[in-house]
Formats: sequence, structure tokens, C-alpha cells
Amino acid sequence: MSVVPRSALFVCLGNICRSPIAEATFKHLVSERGQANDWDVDSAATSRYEIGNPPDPRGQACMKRHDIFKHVEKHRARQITKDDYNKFDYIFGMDDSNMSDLKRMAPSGGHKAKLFKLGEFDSDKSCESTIEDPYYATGDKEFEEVYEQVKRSCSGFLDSL
Ligand code: WE7
Repeated sequence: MSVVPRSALFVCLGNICRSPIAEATFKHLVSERGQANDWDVDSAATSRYEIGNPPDPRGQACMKRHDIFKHVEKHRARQITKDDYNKFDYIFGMDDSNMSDLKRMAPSGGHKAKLFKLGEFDSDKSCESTIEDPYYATGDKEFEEVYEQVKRSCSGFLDSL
């Protein structure tokens, strides 16, 4: 059975730590559900700072541990564009700063995409809805926490459809 194609864009500050992990995790989950071909999935930054850079080495290591790095191997950081707001059905930020940037950067006069804070879909309600920036982390623990939060949240979102 074919379905209406859907699209999701994951956004964080630099598009090198959290949002590539979210993109890879979401692609993995829709593949598991046999829906890979129904979804257009990408990630982007609110800032210009990391444009052109690959995912953070610690994020790459995390994704390799979970065998999902293949989904973002070719990804390079890009900044969100006004067009993204009308191309994607769903745009997800990771923290309150991302959400206010996403609202501020939206095209004036409305857009198609629904904006959500990804962690709002976390089934573990004891977790904060913010997926914290692991950029200044010193070990693997923070990236693993990002992965676990993102995975529960993406599953929760897919279950909500
Ligand atoms: C980050 C970052 C993250 C912080 N990825 N960068 Cl030095 C800088 C300045 C503007 C935009 C970006 Cl993206 C960056 C590099 C890349 N996850 N997190 N910077 C960060 C975190 C807490 C307080 C201040 C910053 C710049």
C-alpha cells in the first residue's frame, strides 16, 4: 500500500551534533517500520557556523555504535532556508533556543511546516523535553543520552501519526 509522502527536517544550532543523530535515527526507525520510501528526511542548522562540515567525530562514533551512521555518511552541515518551511511537513528543534530561532527565521506570511520541539514526543516523561547540546561534553555519555532521547522521541512522534 502506498501512502502520501511525508517529510521531516531536524534542526539544531550547528547541524553537526544533535540533528544528524536525529536524522539518522529517524531514517533507521522508518526503515524498521517499512516506511523508508514514504519519508523525505534531512537535517539543518539555525546558524551558518558549521556549514559544509561532517557530523562531529563523537556523534559519528555514537552513530557507528548503533549502526545508523550509514544514513548520514554523506551529510554536510547546511543552514535552514526559507524554502525548507514550505518543503517539509514537520520541522523539529532540540531546545528552546532552536525553537525561538526557528520561529524568528520562518518566512513571513505563513508556511506549511509544523514546528515541534522533538523531546515533546519523548515517551519517558521523567526526561526534560530539551535535548541538551553535547558540544562541550568530554566523553561519550552525553552523545549516548542524545541518541536515547532522540530515539524515544522519534518513536513517540511516529506512533502519534
Ligand atoms: C557550537 C555548538 C554546537 C555551541 N555545534 N558549535 Cl562556536 C559556534 C558559534 C556559533 C554557532 C556554532 Cl554552531 C558554533 C559551534 C557547533 N553544538 N554549541 N557552539 C555553543 C554552546 C553553548 C554556548 C555557546 C556555544 C557557541
